[in-house]
Parts: sequence; C-alpha cells; structure tokens
Amino acid sequence: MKYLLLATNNLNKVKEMQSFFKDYDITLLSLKDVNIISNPEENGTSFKENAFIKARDVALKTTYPVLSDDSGLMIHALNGFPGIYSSRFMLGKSYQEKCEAILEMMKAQEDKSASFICNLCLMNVKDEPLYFEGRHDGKIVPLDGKGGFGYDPIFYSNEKKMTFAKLPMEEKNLISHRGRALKSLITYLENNKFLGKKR
Ligand code: ITT
Repeated sequence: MKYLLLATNNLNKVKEMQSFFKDYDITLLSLKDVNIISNPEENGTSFKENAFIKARDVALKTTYPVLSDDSGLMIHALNGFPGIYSSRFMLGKSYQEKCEAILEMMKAQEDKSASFICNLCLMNVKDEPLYFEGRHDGKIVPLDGKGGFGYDPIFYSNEKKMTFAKLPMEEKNLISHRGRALKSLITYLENNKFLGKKR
C-alpha cells in the first residue's frame, strides 16, 4: 500500500496521523489533496458505525484506500457523554467553552473517571471494511496545558500523570486512544506486507 487517504476534516487528526506514519513507506493524503468534499451525516449509534459512514462516503469517491477516525471522550459519571457527540456538543463554541461546560457538569460528580476512544475504519471500493480500536483511561481535571486539541486540556492520563495537553504530540501518540488504534492498524498492514519502514 503506497497511499492512504485520510477521510477526516479534522486537521488535528491529520497531523497526529502524519506524525505517526512518518517512518513508514506510505504517503498519507488529505481530502484537500484529492479535492474530495465529504460531510456525511454521522447518524450511527457507535464510534464504529460512524467510522464506517465516514470511510464509505469517501471510498465511493476514490480508488485510494481510505482511513477514517471516529473518536471521542466518554465520561463515566455522565453515562458516556459526550461520546459520539464529542464534536457536535455545543457546536460552534470554542473548545475552551466546551471544556468549561464539561467541568461545570462534573462539579456535582464524585467519579471523575473518563476514557478517550478511537475507532478507525480502513476501507476501499471492493473489500470488507476493517476496524481498529484504541482506548486511553484517565479522569477529568481543571484545564491544564496548551498542547493537543479538543478535550486534551481537561483529560488527565492515568498513565502519564498529566493532561494530554501537556504532552508533546509524539508522546501523546505513543499511548493515546488514536495512537493505540493506529498501532494495531500498522501491525495489521505490516503482517500483510502492505507496509514497511522507510529505508
Ligand atoms: P471528522 O469527523 O471529520 O473526522 P471530527 O472532529 O468531527 O472530524 P469526530 O466526529 O470523530 O471527528 O469527533 C471527535 C471529537 O472528539 C473531536 O472533535 C474532539 O472533540 C474529541 N477528540 C477525539 N480525539 C481527541 C483527542 O485526541 N484529543 C482531544 N479531543 C479529542
């Protein structure tokens, strides 16, 4: 596999994925690179269903293999909210405002535990889609850190003992939900001889 088309409009996802694949002999393309517009209605009921919806919409418009990412923050005390609505919650507001709103909701909650989930869907025009999932457990804390994107400033990693917003991208990639899903994707591609390290 020489090319992989990223079926996402989120440039932060593109950046993280590009950094993840940098040592491999593969060229990642963005939707902009191939002039494809894709905004399907994400009406699935799970990350996996929405990942499929996004991958299929693009796969029908190209012959490149396509990779989509549906991900989000699940807060256990809020029954998994914002979950698949992570991006649509308070649409149009800044992430600073969204994070503050989440912190407000969490004031009354004793259990601060939360997980980031990522579901990747790899697809092309002819084969069955393949899925790769990653998860990272942590808790919701007051805003801390300027790096990353989205809910990173309020997500404290149990493993790293700091928020995702305090981690350089390469470090976040090693352990994040997206990094873990990408790691299983890469293992699959390597095992099937679709991918190797750059020489
Ligand atoms: P595409 O559908 O075009 O890929 P999107 O951002 O709308 O872009 P999602 O529907 O998968 O994608 O929503 C994911 C949201 O979950 C994202 O916008 C963030 O709010 C949050 N999120 C996912 N991964 C994150 C991460 O690594 N750090 C912080 N927030 C994250």
